[in-house]
Amino acid sequence: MNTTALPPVVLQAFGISANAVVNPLGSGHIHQTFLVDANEKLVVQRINKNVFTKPEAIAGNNRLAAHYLAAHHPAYLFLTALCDGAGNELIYAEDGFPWRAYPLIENTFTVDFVTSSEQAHEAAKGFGLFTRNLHGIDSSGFVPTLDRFHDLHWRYEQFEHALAQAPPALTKQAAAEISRAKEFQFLVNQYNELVRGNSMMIRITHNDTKINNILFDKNTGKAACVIDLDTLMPGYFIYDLGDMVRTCVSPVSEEEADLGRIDFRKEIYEAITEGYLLQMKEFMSATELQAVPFAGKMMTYIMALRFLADYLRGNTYYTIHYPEQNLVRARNQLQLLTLMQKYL
Ligand code: GN1
Ligand code: MG
Repeated sequence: MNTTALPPVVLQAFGISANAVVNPLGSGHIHQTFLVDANEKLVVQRINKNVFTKPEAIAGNNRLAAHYLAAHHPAYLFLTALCDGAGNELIYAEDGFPWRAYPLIENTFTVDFVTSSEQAHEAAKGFGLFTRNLHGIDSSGFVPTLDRFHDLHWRYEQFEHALAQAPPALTKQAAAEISRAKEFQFLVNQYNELVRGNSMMIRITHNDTKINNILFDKNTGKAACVIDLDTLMPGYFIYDLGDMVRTCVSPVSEEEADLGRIDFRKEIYEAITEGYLLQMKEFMSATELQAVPFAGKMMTYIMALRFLADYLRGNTYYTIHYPEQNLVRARNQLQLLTLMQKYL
């Protein structure tokens, strides 16, 4: 790929020369991400404004976190977007889509599948340290970048709504998954009880803590930096711990269609909770500590509901590469949830 993949205003804003080499990067479902090899290496991203309708809120939240971390934890590596000459982080292309650029953090790698307990422990320590270092920040200035993003109660309502509106051919195709999803509705009640109690602290959480959102140091294998900060906003710790559990405990990803390959790896689960609690335990209430086993179930359920709702709505949200992909993802997550329910 060459620089024609990027709008001219973006090239100009970040001083990218016309002969730079551009390659697609990563496996995210939402944005388009490119690695640009120019004088220095940059990660350039087109923000999906149909999903993130408030890109300025993302930039604002990230600035608040960056200032707090620079003042309180100056040695902590926090990824910050580059600015153009006028101090703008977001560069709007002619079609109205905002773009941004980050410096590439060299000598790091990402992993899509956890292969050892050590790796899971490291990742959990990395995400735990992130929330730990943000402990004490005034969350009132943060704006939700996606409203009610991890509100399980609301997601269940959205699933019901999608179900009520779906064409009969789709509800027939997804009948087994719909009925399994309904069987887990008791988790919504557990969630409501937990958050209603006021003993769960509103923190600044990452909200997308899958394993490939952490950069590992190539030399040490240690967690070096947390990436994908679009959903940095007020939330509960269960969102972050839960998504780590969801994405790490199984040896296969949410894309796996063969249910027999999905597994609950107990040693990985223990490594995650241990790594996270190592950083966070001292800041957690008794209610929060009791909620630890609920975290993974809650987040796996939320993803099952979201994938299934998207399938029923005709795949308007997640990128798909084949028609049944969201149904396969939902089935996968329901299987993982069934295993979690047995172990946790
Ligand atoms: C989406 O695009 P990506 O991979 O960063 C989604 C997450 C899901 C994830 C599932 C904004 O994240 O909530 O956990 O897909 N992000 C948004 O793969 O909806
Ligand atoms: Mg993301």
